[in-house]
Amino acid sequence: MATPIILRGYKYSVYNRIVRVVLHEKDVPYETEEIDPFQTMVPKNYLRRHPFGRVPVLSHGNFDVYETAAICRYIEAAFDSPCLLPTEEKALARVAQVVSIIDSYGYRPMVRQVFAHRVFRPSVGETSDEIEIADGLKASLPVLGAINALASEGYVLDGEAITLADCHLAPMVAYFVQAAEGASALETHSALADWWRTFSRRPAILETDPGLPSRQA
Ligand SMILES: N[C@@H](CCC(=O)N[C@@H](CS)C(=O)NCC(=O)O)C(=O)O
Repeated sequence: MATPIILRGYKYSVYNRIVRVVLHEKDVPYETEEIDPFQTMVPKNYLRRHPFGRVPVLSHGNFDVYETAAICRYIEAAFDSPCLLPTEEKALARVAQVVSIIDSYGYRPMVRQVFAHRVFRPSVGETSDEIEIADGLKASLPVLGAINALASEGYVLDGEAITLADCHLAPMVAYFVQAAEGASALETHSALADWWRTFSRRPAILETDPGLPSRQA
């Protein structure tokens, strides 16, 4: 019997979805355990697996790994084809670069500011802050520009050879474009917009769409 895989995370987390996209692309079966890292008390037994209380954690039998980029590299190494990492050194560097750019400079403005304030918060009846949206949009533009330049160059994000870069970027873009401002900003970056038109149709994206929470009574 195969060693069970449990993805411990929060349904609406982009990081949780990145891992799900990789598992779907590699056709690896897994179970999920729902952990909401934004609740006041993250369960103590979860903090033993993730000392920083973020999501997700991947458990493969007794082996726990946290930090999404590390989780994805683990899945890539532990399971066979399709291979989601190029072997050619320049392409491999570009994959690592896209992942790092999106983690370091993209997540906060694109997801926590633009998407959260324009889309998620209203969907749960929470107030939004227009300044957060404007600041987030401004900070998102250089990120889109940098990734668009890498997509134009041709080593990654070509819509054909799927890599961990596609899987890491897609959940962020999927949230960002739900805000009208995000969708318009993406359209001004043609290589990235072309990539998203193709990649967003993949089963791994369609099957992992968390939707939005229904508004609390
Ligand atoms: N560096 C972490 C980031 C994970 C992360 O920030 N996850 C968010 C959800 S998308 C979280 O747990 N946030 C809880 C918080 O900020 O307290 C990773 O790569 O896994």
